[in-house]
Amino acid sequence: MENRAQFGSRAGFIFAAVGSAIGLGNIWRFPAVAYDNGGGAFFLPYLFALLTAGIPLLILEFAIGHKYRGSAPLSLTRVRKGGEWIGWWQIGISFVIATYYSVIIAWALSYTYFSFNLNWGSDTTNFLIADYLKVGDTASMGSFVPGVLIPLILVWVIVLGILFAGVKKGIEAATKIMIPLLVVLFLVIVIRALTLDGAVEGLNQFFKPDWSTIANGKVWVAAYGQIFFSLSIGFAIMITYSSYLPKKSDITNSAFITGFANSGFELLAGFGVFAALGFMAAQQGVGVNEVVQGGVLLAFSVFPTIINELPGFQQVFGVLFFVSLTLAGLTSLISIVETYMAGIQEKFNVSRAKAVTFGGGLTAIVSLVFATQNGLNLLDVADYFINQFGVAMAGLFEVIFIAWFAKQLKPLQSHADSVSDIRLGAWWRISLSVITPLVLGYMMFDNLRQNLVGDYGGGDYPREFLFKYGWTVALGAMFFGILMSLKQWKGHDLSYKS
Ligand code: LEU
Repeated sequence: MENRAQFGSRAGFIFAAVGSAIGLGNIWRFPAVAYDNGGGAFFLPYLFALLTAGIPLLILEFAIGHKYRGSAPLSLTRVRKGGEWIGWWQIGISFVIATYYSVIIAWALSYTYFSFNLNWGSDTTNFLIADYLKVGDTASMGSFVPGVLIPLILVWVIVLGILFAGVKKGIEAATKIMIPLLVVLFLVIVIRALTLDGAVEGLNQFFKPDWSTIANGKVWVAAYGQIFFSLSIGFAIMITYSSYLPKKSDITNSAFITGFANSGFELLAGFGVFAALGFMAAQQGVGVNEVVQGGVLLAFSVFPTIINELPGFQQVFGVLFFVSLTLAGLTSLISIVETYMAGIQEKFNVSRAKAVTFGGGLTAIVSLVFATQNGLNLLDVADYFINQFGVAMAGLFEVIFIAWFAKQLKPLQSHADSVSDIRLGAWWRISLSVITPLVLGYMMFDNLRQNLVGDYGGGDYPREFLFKYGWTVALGAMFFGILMSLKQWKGHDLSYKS
């Protein structure tokens, strides 16, 4: 029997899993994705993806980790020989995400500091691009930007410190404090936003359904992409976390709690963001559609503008918002990096301390490229490609491997049922073996075709740049997976023992 680290309780595990799921994706990605893809109408593909792919896959990953008790590559090897490379591929994806996700948290830390004096002034976009990030052109890296570099180092000290402390004393202890704190802070912001002038108009815009988009494949890709990224499924995280569950812990119920907590928070963020946008539009006397932005600009340009226009307590709400982003990001980053802390320890038979030093250290070093003047462009491209050709795609391979090749859905269902209150029915197996592979498979194929026909960014980025930092990065993760699986395990028992 291997001496495996464990969470202290099931509640500790749920905090960690929810902490992973709730992240930057919920606050800055979801509201804009929903709005861009049909507003109220987006909830149909979103709910479909959540119920037929998101929660079923979460249950599947919890069951795999809990049963096979290993990192993603070790667990998938134990499911059936030949699965290992998918686990390493997923870890490769996590590595890429960690390198830039950490940088966004660093920005949030800087902006927490800026909030005290509202340093961003009235032209918040110019402040972000020119003064803070000092964005250059794509031709060269330019130099390091100290304003990003310093908080980035701080982010890594915190995250690696927590990982160093271990599963129970580090991950569990930290998320148990950070997640409740995040929920409280965020609720304060949302309540304030909902009571601002113009809030109702913002919400109307958000929920107004545009059904004309519903038949468009892109909307469905967006829904699946959002669910996978937001629930942290398909890239090794949930398998790793559930491998630390105490033996007799409920799986299915935990997956429902995690899934609904994540979507609940996402919806809350949608309310908060659109109420605030409605307020901003009313202040400026323009339509909500003219102020809505996604991603980087939403959090770091539009929100500072909203904060400027608040009738009072601007600094307080600035700090609350950026601390929320920081907390949400940190608990997710911890889970991303833990995937390869587990993998490295097992594959090379080294201690956690060594894995954190070398694996974590390497990520921290690579993340520095995003602290250069070219950081914003690199981040945009890397994020797009790893999401389009990594996240959901690795999830698809995982499902096909388990359901079709290893034929392990029934045994995994019995495993989940043996420890859970809720019994899984045929819907679970049908979702995973038929619906998800068909819908997701078609979408991936069509998405690949569209990306080959037209370049991402519609000409904003030179082809060579997209090739180097987009395609190579996404395919590199897959190649890394294959390469790692060729290496022998050092002193680990690859067989499954119940
Ligand atoms: N689920 C996280 C989020 O929504 C991201 C993931 C990469 C850990 O931000």
